[in-house]
Amino acid sequence: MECSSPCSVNNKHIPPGLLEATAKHPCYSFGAHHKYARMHLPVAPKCNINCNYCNRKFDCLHESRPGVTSEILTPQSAEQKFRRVKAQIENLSVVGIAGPGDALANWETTKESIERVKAIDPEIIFCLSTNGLLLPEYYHEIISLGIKHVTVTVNCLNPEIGARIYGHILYKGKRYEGETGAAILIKNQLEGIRLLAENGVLVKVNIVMIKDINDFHIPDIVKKVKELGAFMTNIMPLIPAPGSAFENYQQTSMKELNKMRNQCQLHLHQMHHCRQCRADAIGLLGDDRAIEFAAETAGRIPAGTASGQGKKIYRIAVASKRGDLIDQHFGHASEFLIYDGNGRYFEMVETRRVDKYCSGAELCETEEDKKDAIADALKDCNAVLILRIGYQARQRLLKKGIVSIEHYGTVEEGLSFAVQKIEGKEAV
Ligand code: CLF
Ligand code: SF4
Repeated sequence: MECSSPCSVNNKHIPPGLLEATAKHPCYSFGAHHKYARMHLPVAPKCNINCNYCNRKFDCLHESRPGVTSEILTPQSAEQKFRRVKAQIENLSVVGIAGPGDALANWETTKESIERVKAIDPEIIFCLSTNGLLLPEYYHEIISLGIKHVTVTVNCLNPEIGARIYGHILYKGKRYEGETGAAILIKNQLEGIRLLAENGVLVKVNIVMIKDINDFHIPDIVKKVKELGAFMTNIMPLIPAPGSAFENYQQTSMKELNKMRNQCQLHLHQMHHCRQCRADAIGLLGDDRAIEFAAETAGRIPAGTASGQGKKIYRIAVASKRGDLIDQHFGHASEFLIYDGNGRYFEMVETRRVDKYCSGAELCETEEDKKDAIADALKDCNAVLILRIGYQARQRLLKKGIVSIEHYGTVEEGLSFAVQKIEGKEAV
C-alpha cells in the first residue's frame, strides 16, 4: 500500500525543507501557481538533439511553446535581469533555465547564471529543464549546485518510436540518427532520472503527446519513470511548430490530453496546469509579465486616422489587460479592445465585454454554448490578436471567418503584424 503521508511522494520520504520549498514551486505544486512566480533565464541557446516537432528558430517545445523567439542572456545580463525582476515581482520563488535550447548543452553558462543568482538570493529555488542526453555526465554537478527540481522530457521508451520523434542527436562529438540516436538518448534519460531521484532531486518528466506516434505508449512511460523515482509527470500537447517536420500534424486537443492525464494519474501524480511557457517567462504561470522586462518602450498606437488612407480597413479584436501589450490567452479574456485599422494607422473604437469561459482545462471542452457566444460577439472582426489560443477555439473562430493571430509584443506591433498576416505577407 502506498504511503499517504504528506512527507512522502511515490513512496519516497521528502525532507521537510524540500517539501516546504516545493510547496512554493508553481509548477510542482498546483496550490502555488496563483501565488508564487517563476522567472526563466534564457541563457541556453544551443541544443544537442533534433526533435521533429521543433523549429530551432523557436523556443524548446519541451518547456515552452513554439512560435516565439526569446532573447538570449549572458550570465552577467541574467544576473542584472534577476535583480530587476526580484525588486518588482512579489513572491518570486523559482528561477528556471528552460532553453530556448537545452540547459545541459549550455552547461557553463547555465551553471554560472545559477551561481550568480544564488549569490544574490540563496533562498531562491532553482529549476532546470533538459532533454536528458547529458544527465549522466552532469548529474553530480547539478546535485552539488543544490538544484532540487529538474524536468526531463521523455517521449518514448523504444528506439523504434524514438526514430519517428527525433531526427538526430549529437553526442560526444558524433552525430547519430534513427534508432541508434534514439537508443542513446533514451538510455541516458532513464539513467539520468534514476541518478537524480536517488540523490534526492524531485524529477518532473514532461511527455509530448503525439497522436499515433507515442500516445498509445504514454502510460508505459509514466509507469517506467515512476519506477525510476520520478516525482510527477506533465503530459503536454503537441503544438506543431511552423517549419518543423511535424508542422502539419494535428495539435493534441485538451479532450485527448485530459483523458490521458486522468488515466496516468492512477499511476503517478500529474501536472494539470502547465502553460507551456516561454524560455524567458516571468511571473505567475497564468500572468506572464516577461514583456514588461524585455521591451525597452511599450509602444503607443501611432496618432492618425485609419480611414481615408486609401487602404482596406480591418477590424481586429485585441486581448490586452494592460492596454498596450498583448498579454492574454484567448480563453482568459473577459473583454477585447476593438481596433479598426489599415496596417499603418489604427483607431480603438470600443471595448467589448465577452463572458469568461475558460474556467479550467477540465471545463474547456464542455461549455460549448458560451464559446459560441464569444465567437458571435466577435463576428464583425477580421481577426483576434491574442497571446495564445487553443486549437478548438481557433477552429471555432475560423468558422465565423475570424482569423486567430498569436503575437507576443505590444499592441502596436501586433496590429501591424495582424494586417500583414491577413493580407498574406507573413508566413503563418
Ligand atoms: Fe520553469 Fe519548467 Fe521549472 Fe516550471 S516551467 S523550468 S518546471 S519553473 Fe511549468 Fe512552464 Fe509548464 Fe514548464 S508551466 S512549461 S512545467
Ligand atoms: Fe528543440 Fe527542445 Fe528538442 Fe532541442 S530538446 S530539439 S530545443 S524541442
